Amino acid sequence: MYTQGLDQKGQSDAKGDGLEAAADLAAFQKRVDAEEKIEAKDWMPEAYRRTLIRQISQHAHSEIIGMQPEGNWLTRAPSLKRKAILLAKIQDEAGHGLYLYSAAETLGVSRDEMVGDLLSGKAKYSSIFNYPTVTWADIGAIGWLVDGAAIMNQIPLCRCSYGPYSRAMVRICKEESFHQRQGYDILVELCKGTAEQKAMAQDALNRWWWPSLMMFGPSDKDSKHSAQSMAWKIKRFSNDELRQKFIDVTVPQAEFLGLKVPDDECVLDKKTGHYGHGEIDWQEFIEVIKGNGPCNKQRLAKRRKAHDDGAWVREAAGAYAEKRAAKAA
Ligand code: FAQ
Repeated sequence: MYTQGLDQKGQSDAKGDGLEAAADLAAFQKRVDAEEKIEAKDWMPEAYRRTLIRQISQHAHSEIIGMQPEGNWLTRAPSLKRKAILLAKIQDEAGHGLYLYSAAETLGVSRDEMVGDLLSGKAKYSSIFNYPTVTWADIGAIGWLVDGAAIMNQIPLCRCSYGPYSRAMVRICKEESFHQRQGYDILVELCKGTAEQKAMAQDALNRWWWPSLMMFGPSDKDSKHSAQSMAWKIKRFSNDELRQKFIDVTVPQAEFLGLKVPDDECVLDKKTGHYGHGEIDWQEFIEVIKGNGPCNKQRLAKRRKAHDDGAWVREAAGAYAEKRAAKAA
């Protein structure tokens, strides 16, 4: 990948065209291999910087768009307690988005640029948030499955080689585990309730199971970034490894609820200790990330409106900052 640059020390690689010095690249890889954290002001390959901006900004956008499916139930939560818990969770997601945008900004990209890419439809965010929340049980399923999958993917990110991202992930993961527990608790209550409530829980599991498995990304053979991201210790496990860990942890939790995952091939192999799974519908995944999922258009339209409606807040904050700076000067 970088062989063109063997004798071009000091040359920048702003276009990612491979003109970085082999010695710098080797020294960088040595630091990564030694588990040293890379910090914002350290030298890093341009492709490493761009990979992180891509992943961290997509992650931030996911947290922000991810507030919408749950926000849909805030006014209809079944009790004051459930409403307060859901509100706190959604506010946590906003906070996660902000830490992540801040972590990405340390790599030299501006918040405006990242938000602009989200609003124009150029940037990706997690496929999972393009599915609708049609019943209260979906709020339980999001906490249990979506936050559960997010934790499985994000705990290893606490050990990511890039310091600011890894540190942001520590707090995020603590909050995600509270989110997962609250979702499971909603389903425990529904599954102990009437036959109708239990059927609602099963229906939510049926609809969220496969999209949750898709959150981990394409299969390893189709994942274009995994090999390099793992060599740089941005990712610690492959997409398929994390998906398998999630299935192994989650199926017994479904059994405890008295629910069944919607996959007849999801059976424990006693020899390997792993559950099998049927073929994931990758065509559906591709359509959703191309913008053709059930709610893509609605999610972006709502985000654009919220951004426009919030213009006065940004203007007021800017004017206040200017006033303070003038006073200080
Ligand atoms: N959706 O080569 P790979 C949450 C894209 S946060 C959409 O395998 P990579 C909290 C990928 O970007 C959930 N796009 O890529 C919450 C790439 O496209 P590009 C978000 C996807 O980066 C809970 C292409 O496919 N979490 O849930 C998806 O090595 C409840 C090729 O894929 C994170 O972002 C997908 N599912 O691995 C909030 C965690 N999968 O960029 C509210 C950090 C793949 O070349 C309520 N991110 N793509 O155009 C990661 O760990 C990685 O980026 C992966 C993808 C694992 C998502």
